[in-house]
Amino acid sequence: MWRVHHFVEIDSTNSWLVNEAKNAAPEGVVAHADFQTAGRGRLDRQWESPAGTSLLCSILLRPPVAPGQLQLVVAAVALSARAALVRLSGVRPDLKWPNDLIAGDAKLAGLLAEIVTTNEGLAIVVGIGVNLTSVGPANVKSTSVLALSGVTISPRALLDILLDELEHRRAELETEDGRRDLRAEYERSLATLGQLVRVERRDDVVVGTASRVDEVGRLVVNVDGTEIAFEAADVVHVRRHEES
Ligand code: BT5
Repeated sequence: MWRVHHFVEIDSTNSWLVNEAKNAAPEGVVAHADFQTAGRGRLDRQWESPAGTSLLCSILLRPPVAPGQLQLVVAAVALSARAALVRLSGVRPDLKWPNDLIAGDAKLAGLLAEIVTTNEGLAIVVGIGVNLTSVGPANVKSTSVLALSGVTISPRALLDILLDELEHRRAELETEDGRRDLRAEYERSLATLGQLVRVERRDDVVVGTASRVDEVGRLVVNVDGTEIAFEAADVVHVRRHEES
């Protein structure tokens, strides 16, 4: 089901694949790069990684889900990456809402999902960057598979196992029962739930206990007895709140 295009260097695998999706590329097209000159994070942030030291890829999916279920599609890719890392290195990262793989407080991987409306229907491009032998910029608390386990995984080996893992999770997106199972796996893997968190939006900061993720992927936080649901698109940062 997958067709991988490899690039030695590209601006951003997400940008390339979004463009392909607009030009009617079918589900299963994958962009894989050794190096990105303009790797993107959420909210115009940058993703930085030296050549050949991380998995940098984007996957085009056309699942039968409503735009509100985007978070579940991101979860399918994040969970597949996590399962692939377990198989190849023994490292078992947690998921952090909305789009990270973490070990403790350190970021191991980030995901960026973009929705493209096309004549062929809704396309979703999910990009992921996973630090394998290098960490992120100095001002960020980040880690790598090598630092965590001493194991060196090649980017292509991780991509192949990730895509293998994604096959059954993609199938789960087809049915109500499958989506329920996927949601359950997502909730079990989310370190964010149960934590006291600080949710930073553009104009305010809210502190409360993350209690669940709702049907449309919003993080529900209990703030002094009131539940507030946060959209991933509105959230600048979610941080663990240190009680003092
Ligand atoms: C993300 O955004 O975490 C999504 C990153 C997605 C990157 C992949 S690589 C393949 C595909 N093509 C692309 O162009 N993008 C995707 P966000 O949550 O906004 O986090 C971005 C922040 O993470 C930055 O502002 C830095 O603080 C930090 N960061 C940058 N590079 C990092 C790295 N290698 N490791 C850990 N943190 C990093």
